[in-house]
Amino acid sequence: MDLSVINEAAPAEGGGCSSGSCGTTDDQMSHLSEDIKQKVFNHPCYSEDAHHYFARMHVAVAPACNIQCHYCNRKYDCSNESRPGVVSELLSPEEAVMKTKAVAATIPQMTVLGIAGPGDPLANPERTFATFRMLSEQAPDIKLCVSTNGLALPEAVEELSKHNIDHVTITINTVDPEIGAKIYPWIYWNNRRIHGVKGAKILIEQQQKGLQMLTDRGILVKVNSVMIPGVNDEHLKEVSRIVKSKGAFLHNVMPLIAEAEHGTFYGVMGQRGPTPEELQDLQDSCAGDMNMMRHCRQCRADAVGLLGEDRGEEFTLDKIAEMNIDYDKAMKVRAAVHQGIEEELAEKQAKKARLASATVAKPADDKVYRPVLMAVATSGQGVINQHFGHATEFLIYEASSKGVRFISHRKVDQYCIGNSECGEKESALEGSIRALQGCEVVLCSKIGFEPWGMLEDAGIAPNGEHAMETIDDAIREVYQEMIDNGALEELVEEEAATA
Ligand code: CLF
Ligand code: SF4
Repeated sequence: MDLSVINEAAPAEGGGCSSGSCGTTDDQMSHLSEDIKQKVFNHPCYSEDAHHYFARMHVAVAPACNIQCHYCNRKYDCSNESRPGVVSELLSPEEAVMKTKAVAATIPQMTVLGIAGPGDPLANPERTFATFRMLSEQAPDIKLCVSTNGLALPEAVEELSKHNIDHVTITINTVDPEIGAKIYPWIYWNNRRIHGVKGAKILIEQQQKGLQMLTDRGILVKVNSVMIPGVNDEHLKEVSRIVKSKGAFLHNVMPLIAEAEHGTFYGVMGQRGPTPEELQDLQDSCAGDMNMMRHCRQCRADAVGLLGEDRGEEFTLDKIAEMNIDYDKAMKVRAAVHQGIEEELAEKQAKKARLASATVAKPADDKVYRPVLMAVATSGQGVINQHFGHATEFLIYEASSKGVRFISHRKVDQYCIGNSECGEKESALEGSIRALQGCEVVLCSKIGFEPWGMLEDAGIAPNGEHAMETIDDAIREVYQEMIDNGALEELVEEEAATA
């Protein structure tokens, strides 16, 4: 079987993402209208491909919130898009604009400015809209993005359209008030606190109304849902179906993170989060109806950089004050960098199209082999370019006879930093290897002798032969080698039908 053909040519399943993957891939992009392509091609959250190249930043300008979620402790950032237990430094709108311009001038790949907390951006309309207003005037090449719990959304839609905000995330955990009452103890509505089912019902109605109003105006909506086992896990399939029917572009099912030390209701009550397998199963079952995002990193409300990296420390207010920013000059550099990335992405897409048409002339045989999980160490640009010991996370891909699809990312502790000798912090290395459980191959640019041996002992094949190669191509090649070497069993007919 020639996988270089069949993997690239795999058709979309169930009308969802062509790779069964996350965000919008190159293949999906080709079917979108020009208008939508322009909106997503450089948004790292709305396009899985873009997240290897383009960066986002958040400014923490919105402290207040109008609801209470059982997974949130108000001492910290809004957990609807942030990891719980993280605190961001609050900025004034003016400081936020200054910071955004400093980041834009330093990281030309930064294309999107999001407001995602620390509370709910639309519960702080003056601060949120003042920031957007100044930025659309002073940095018009930056896309504006906002994330909300949805309670104040319908009343804000008009204002959002005025500021050219093309991307809105609504966190929708349920469409059933009974389930809602188990997630939201209260909402603050018309100057009153409303508890239980009654409050949840209002929140759900506002979310659904706001979603419809946004999609009617052509604004792209991503829906975030927090997966809470035993509370809304099964129900989220219904949520996915409904939000898609109302025109949501993307569904991001995120795992509940509940730790007692965060002081949240769920944390203290011992509510567990989903296992990676449970999360993947739910994402897969929603994927028939919806484009699923799987590359979310649950960023901080002041995150800066590529998804998965945090360069916030480089842009504290005192450091920004010392910078000499010529934004007009920076705009030119940004335009050139964006042009280069666009060309690279277009080339990638053209290559896929060429391989797809090759399938017609050269049909693959009908053998189907079992899928394999592979972990990749990368610091961006869609290539294998990171030392195993420097990786703080690995991207997990599944290679199968259907193609290469992104599954998730797994965070690990760094065990090899600076000049410290590899293997020095052995328990952290063991932790990394544990995090790669289920993977059969790890692809990285380099790897030390000791981790090499430990990975092999754990049944994971280290591979440093594809340094600086495109991730998809390298995975495809390694999978093909596994087939050629007889390392993979051929699936029998019934298994192949469901693989
Ligand atoms: Fe920020 Fe959110 Fe806009 Fe992205 S994040 S406001 S849509 S620019 Fe992205 Fe971060 Fe996940 Fe959010 S990875 S937490 S989905
Ligand atoms: Fe916390 Fe965000 Fe929920 Fe408000 S909407 S309670 S800030 S998680």
